[in-house]
Amino acid sequence: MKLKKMIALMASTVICIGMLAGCGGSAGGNGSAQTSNEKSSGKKVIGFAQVGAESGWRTAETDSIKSIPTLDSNFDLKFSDGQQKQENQIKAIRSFIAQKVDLIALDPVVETGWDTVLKEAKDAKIPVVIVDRKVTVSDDSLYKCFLGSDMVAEGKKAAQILIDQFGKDAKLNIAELQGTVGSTAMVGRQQGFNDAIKDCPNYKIIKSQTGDFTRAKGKEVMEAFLKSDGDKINVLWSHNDDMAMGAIQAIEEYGKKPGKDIFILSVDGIKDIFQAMVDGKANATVECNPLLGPQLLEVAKNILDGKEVERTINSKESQFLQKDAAAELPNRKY
Ligand code: GZL
Repeated sequence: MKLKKMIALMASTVICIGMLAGCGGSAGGNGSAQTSNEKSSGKKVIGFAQVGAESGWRTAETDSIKSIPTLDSNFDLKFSDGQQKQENQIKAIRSFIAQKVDLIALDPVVETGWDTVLKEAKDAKIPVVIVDRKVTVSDDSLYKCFLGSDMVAEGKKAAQILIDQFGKDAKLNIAELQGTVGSTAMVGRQQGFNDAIKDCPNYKIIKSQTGDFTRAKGKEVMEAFLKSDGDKINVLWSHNDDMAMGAIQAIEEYGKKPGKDIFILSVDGIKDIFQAMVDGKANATVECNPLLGPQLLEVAKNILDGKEVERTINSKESQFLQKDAAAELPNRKY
């Protein structure tokens, strides 16, 4: 009997030691083993503070940046979803600083309010790359570079599609679905569009309100637009495809034909808007490239190797009309 107990005791001791070793050898249990393992493995760690998950475009950007460790096994990625709140993104950056990541990537929900936390990153000697949307800061040395789209150009391209389609003298009553107020995408697209229609005296923006880049809010706001001016609106100018998709639903429920009674113009180039164009329910989209992972990896490598990087790296983008949609849809990656 004694011998049996002895063998059982020895076996359980061996199992315990094995389990501990599997957790990196630290009994701390506070995750420090994970971080020290990453550090001891010599991998470079990028902390990415993302805006949220509000649109198809956003999800595609997240997937692309999350693919960085697959593209290069010398890199790991820590990810934080800000749920469209600046305070969450600031908390995430502070957490990345505490974890001593090698580089921070920030996609800022709005342009202002970043000086303090980016100064903390600078003091901790952690380089910062701004992706997709821009920041307005008092000290340009607070980040190394900006990687993303020219949103003002996107707004100009959208207006030019109307001018090409209808001519400068057409009488257009435009309903505008704005993106998140204060975001570069909203500020830039609105500025670019408004500048470009200055020579079109009868292009009138008769309704304009934010739909916060989401389908649900885009539908809700378009319902209100139609209730007050449904008989006048003949163009929808939406700052992203997701709000346009919500608006298309609202227009159909109102009893009008989107893509025919109301010209549907938006930005991003997600698959759903291409399908809507194939179905005749949307008319044009200006591409905004979310697939920033490979470029961010390249920039991070150069920065961590002490190489100089360009201050602004713009994505290459196109635009598509309803007549292009069927041929382009199979090529869409997001
Ligand atoms: C644009 C990006 C915008 C997209 C929206 O670069 O910031 O935010 O156009 C997304 O779909 O919500």
